[in-house]
Amino acid sequence: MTVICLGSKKERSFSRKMDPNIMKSKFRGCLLGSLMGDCLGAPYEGNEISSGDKIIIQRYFDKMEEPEFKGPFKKYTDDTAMMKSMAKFLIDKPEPDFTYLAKLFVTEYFKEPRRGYGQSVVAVFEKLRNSKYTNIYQPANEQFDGSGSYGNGGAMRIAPVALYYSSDYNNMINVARDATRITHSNIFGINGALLQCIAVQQALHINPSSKINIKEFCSCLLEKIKLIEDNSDDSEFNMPEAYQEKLKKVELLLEKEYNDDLEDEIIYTLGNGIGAYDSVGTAIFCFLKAQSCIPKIETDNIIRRTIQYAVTLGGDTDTIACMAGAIAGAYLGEEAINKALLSHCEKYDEIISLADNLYQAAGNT
Ligand code: F2R
Ligand code: MG
Ligand code: MG
Repeated sequence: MTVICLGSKKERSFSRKMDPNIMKSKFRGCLLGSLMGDCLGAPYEGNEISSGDKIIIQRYFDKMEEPEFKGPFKKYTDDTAMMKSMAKFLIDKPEPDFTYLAKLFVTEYFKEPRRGYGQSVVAVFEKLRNSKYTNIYQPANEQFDGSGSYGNGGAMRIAPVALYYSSDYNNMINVARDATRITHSNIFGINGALLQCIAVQQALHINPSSKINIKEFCSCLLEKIKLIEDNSDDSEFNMPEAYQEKLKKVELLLEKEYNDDLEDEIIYTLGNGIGAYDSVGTAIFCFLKAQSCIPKIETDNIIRRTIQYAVTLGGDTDTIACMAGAIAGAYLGEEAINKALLSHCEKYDEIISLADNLYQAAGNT
């Protein structure tokens, strides 16, 4: 596969000369953004959000920003549990060992099964364990009468792959695909994970001090996902350009002026569900939309705005906020993370160490 779009000349030259401290900060920002989206979005997962709820969500974020506010940790869910396994797999094994990754997923699940895992993916973990990992892709292939899961479980955990292979596009795609296939064999689940991975990788290479070029970000994503979809076998679903069409809708919605019905249109058009097709485009949209002010989201912090906005769209809030937070953190880095909000997220210090270990494992000093 050939990479044909690497951003503007200016961005390419920034990326080549990037100060290692900025890159390290971006690794931390990405994994912390992912954790924050998961922890802060989880209490609203599955909810439909009314305009009254949006006010409550604004207060919920404001309150947690108050330095004197004390409360129990917001617990992370399966999104972070699986993201941690992805990072560990990359740190521990310089040559990707997907059986090792499957074992990490399974061990983590049986250690803490009450992290809100997808209902069906649990059957994959059980089969993997019972079969002693003889064929790590077979259990996922058997899901849903052979059509495989189209859930967003592959996408929600993919960020570490984008960081580790940030300057090795072809390996990034191959490893992201093979890591996703352990639980998700449906083309929507796989290509959704690839789209999320590419979005994080693109964000990583943008100068955090410069304003993001939204048109260029979208056209680069579109070019890359087109190549992937052109080479995908989706004969069963006959939607060969599904994610390309989704990205075009993202671009159109970003151009629309705010009105009271816009959010319904966003949810209807992009989705806010548990399927990758109904959530990955939405996360990318939230990230891009939050680059400027959003009515009724009162904060100057772009990462908070991204996550809070994703939560107000309702539905799969932990996962959409986690994916959007990962992209935003990869762009802006740790400095842009609101420390007061972060301090309420379970095990945030462990995620910082994980990001640093991943940074080193990726050959950085
Ligand atoms: N499971 C949840 N949320 C449920 C509520 C949790 C609650 N808050 C609690 O604490 O208990 N969230 C997590 O699941 C999503 C990721 O799911 P994943 O890993 O993709 O799992 P799975 O089981 O493979 O797919 C999810 C569901 O999608 C539907 N589905 C998938 N493929 C299908 C197919 N081919 N045909 C029909 N349906 C299909 C099924 O309903 C699956 O159960 C994240 O939101 C994460 O946060
Ligand atoms: Mg979850
Ligand atoms: Mg979820």
